Amino acid sequence: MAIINTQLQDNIGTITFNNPEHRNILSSELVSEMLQAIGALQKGKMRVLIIRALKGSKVWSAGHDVHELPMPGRDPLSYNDPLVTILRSIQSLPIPVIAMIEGSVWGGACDLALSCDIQIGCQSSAFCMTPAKIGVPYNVSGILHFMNIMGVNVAKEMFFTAEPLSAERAYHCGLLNHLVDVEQLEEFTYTLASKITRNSPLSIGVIKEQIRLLASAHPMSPVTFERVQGLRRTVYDSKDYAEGIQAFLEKRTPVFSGE
Ligand code: YXS
Repeated sequence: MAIINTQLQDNIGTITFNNPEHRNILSSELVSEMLQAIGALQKGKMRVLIIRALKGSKVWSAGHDVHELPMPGRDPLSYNDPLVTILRSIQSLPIPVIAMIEGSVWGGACDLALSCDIQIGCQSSAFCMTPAKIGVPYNVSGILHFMNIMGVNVAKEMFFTAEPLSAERAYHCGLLNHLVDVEQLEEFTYTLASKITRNSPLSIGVIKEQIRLLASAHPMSPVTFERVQGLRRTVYDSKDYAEGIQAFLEKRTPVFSGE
């Protein structure tokens, strides 16, 4: 059974997560299916892409597949990691991508939702950033992404507490463009997408790329980059990182030693 469903109608593409049993985790299999679907939809004159879960979902996506996180010694969010790959693909897609969010959003799935250009949620759209809960050193582009969208203070709170941000708080902090009643979510999203399809795709594509380039234009000296990589390595080499993964797999609360 396909773990995503794909549809193209009136220049609006839709990718629907269809792995509710495993809470739509962003496994390498799901990411591979998404990348293939995006390529196919682009050939069909798609002007807007909507990414969503099945109607009635309690979880939009539970984030990175923890079973696929590497054991200590390897960067869990390197450039070629499947999650990082799909984030780049969405951010550089020359058309608007709308995250239609019903259900809770966890870890890397928050970055996926925020990598989309517009986020439309409902009462169940909570967002939880989980690196500190699992002992993962989040990556530089991901952290910059959160800082740009919600500001430093809220980003710090999300990363430090690893607690869910409610839909109302998410809307208030700029993680959601719109917060609508769940019964109106689908119609509201597709109406907005339809408006976009009537505008110039060339102008929209260039404006999206200009914003991406400006938002990521943060000069970092080689020494600073190497310092960041060194700091991140102390985390993914740590006992805490191993404990975070082991605790998740054993379905127990992790006990972090700070080593
Ligand atoms: O035990 P079975 O085989 O039935 O599978 C269970 C879960 O193990 C599985 N599952 C996952 N498997 C791998 N990776 C995941 N992230 C993941 N999440 C869930 O799905 C089956 C049903 O899960 P269950 O029974 O817990 O469902 P629930 O409805 O009671 O609870 C739904 C959630 C989402 C609240 C719960 O599954 C949960 O807290 N999942 C973990 C969310 C999370 O911590 N995600 C972050 C992953 S790490 C990541 O994204 C980045 C590396 S980072 O941390 O840096 O942001």
